[in-house]
Amino acid sequence: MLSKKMEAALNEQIKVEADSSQVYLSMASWAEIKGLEGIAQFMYKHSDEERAHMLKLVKYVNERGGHAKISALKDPKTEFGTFQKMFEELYQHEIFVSNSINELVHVSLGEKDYATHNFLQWYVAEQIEEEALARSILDKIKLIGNDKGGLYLFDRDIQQINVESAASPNMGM
Ligand code: OFO
Repeated sequence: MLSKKMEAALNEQIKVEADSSQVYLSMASWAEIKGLEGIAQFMYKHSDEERAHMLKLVKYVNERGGHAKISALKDPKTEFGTFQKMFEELYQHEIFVSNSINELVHVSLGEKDYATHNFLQWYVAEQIEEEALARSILDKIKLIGNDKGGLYLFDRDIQQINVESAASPNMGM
C-alpha cells in the first residue's frame, strides 16, 4: 500500500509525463509544418513514449492501492523559433524530468517504500539515456547552425535514430 505522501508524489509525476508528451507532440507538429519530416517523426515517437511512461505510473499507483489522478495539462508552446532552440528546450526539459524523478526516489527512501524505489529505477535508467541522446542531438544541430543543406541531412539522419531506437532497447527514447 502506498503512503499518502508517496501517492501524491507519484501523481505529480503522472502530470509531468503527460505534460512531456504534450510538449513533444507540439514540437512534432511544428517540425511537420516546417517540412522536416524526420524531426517530426522523431518527436511524434517521443511523445508516444512519454505517454507510455505516464501510463506505466498510472498502472503502478492503482496496483499499489492508490488512485492515479488524471488532471488537466498545461498548454505547450506552439512556436519554437529555430530547430536549435527547439532541441535546446528538449534537452532542458529532459533535465527537468530527471530532477523530478530524483525527487521521487528521494521520497520513496524517506517513506521506506522499497517497492516504489525499485519501480523507479527503470525511470532513472531511462532518463540517463534520454539526456544523453538529447545532448548528442543538440551537439549535432549546433554544428549545423544555419546551414540548410546540413539541416536537410540531419532530418534524414534523425530518421535513422528512430529506426535504431526501435531496433535496440538501449536506444529507446
Ligand atoms: Fe519520460 O522520459 Fe523523457 O521526459
